[in-house]
Amino acid sequence: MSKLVEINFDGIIGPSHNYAGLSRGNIASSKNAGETAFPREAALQGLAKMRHNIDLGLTQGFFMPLDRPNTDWLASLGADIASADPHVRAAGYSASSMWAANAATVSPAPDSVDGKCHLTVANLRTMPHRSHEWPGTLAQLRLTFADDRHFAVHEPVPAAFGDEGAANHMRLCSGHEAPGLEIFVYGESGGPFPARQHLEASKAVGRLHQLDPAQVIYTQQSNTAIAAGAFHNDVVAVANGPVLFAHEQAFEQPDELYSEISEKFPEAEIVTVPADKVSLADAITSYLFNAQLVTLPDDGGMALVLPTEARDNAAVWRYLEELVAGNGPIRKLCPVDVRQSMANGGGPACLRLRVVADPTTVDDRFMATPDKLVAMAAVIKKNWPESIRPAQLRDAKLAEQIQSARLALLELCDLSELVSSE
Ligand code: SUG
Repeated sequence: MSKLVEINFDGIIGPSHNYAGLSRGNIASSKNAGETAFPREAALQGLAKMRHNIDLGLTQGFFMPLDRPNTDWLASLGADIASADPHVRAAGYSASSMWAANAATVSPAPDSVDGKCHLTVANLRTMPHRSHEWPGTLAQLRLTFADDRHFAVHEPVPAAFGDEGAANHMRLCSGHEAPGLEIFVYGESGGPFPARQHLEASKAVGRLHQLDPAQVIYTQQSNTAIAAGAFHNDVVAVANGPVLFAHEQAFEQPDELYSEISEKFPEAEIVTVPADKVSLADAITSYLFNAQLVTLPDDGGMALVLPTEARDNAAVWRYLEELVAGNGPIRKLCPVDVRQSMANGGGPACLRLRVVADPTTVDDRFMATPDKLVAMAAVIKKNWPESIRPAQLRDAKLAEQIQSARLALLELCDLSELVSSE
């Protein structure tokens, strides 16, 4: 008898983590361009978040960093790390696969006609540094979810249409074994910034995943939100179980969306945050919506695992304290320190891909335990560079250190198949 649970797969923060300001429309990435990054500290922060969530009673998995610098990708541009233009070189080095919410879109088995959990790897075609993630990610998904009695792993939708994965997808359900309502959020215009998720890509994923059209909604992200720096929907909204928690300005047509939700899923509980309590600007700098909204196994209540930046913002914290003191479904606030990732625009929710599955059907090498996390921390402390400045990326020795650091982690986790899979 299969038992479906939510497994959060966190992207391990890779040894090439750096601040090159590559993501236009991502305010933190632009603001921190050129700063010194601390890959070792970053990866340890990520592991600590995983441990924190295991301690909450949640089921945790992880994905390995990809092979960086991606010399094949640079070679396909006729370049190498010495000759490439600085922004292209930095794109080749990017550790951006840490943000596993962009790895794929996931539809759990109860939603699909064939009864399998479907995953479509995201093409991430809008940002050059992310556009070359998918082959490495696909190799990893194929390994993690190799059991084709339970999973169907799809290639990316064609690059004609931008797809950024689960960051623009939400699911409302009454329980993991029940069919859910899948909500795909696409962008049309972000003023000066690109709308990264295209409606055509979302619709393609819905069809590939064999979803019941009556249980799917395609809705537009608000242009204002994108222009204010919400480059993905998960910067302004998050869903869990029957609860949708969203900023008032998250969607272009919120009233239409909320009535469609109530019609298709009457149990939905929609919690909106008014702009006069938390401005869009505060929501984006504090990343309060980029929280993991989780159901706690002990009492069934919900908690927000959010970045410490949300606690540091007085207006945001005041609002959140009122929220949990009220009678709503969200009962607990759990701040976690992921500042190194946050400085590139990635909060707790960006760092994880949610997969509803029976853990016994997943390749165990990708499942986290406290002991495994301790062993990984030791490898990271020993091998990850302590600091990286973008100007150092030309240094061949740094490239070698980054490559061998990753190999040490693959060896620890017995994942030699991934050595040259990208
Ligand atoms: O795509 N940052 C990522 C952050 C992704 C966050 N993910 C979610 N919201 N789910 C991005 O913009 C910064 C890279 C740099 O500037 O070096 C970066 O890619």
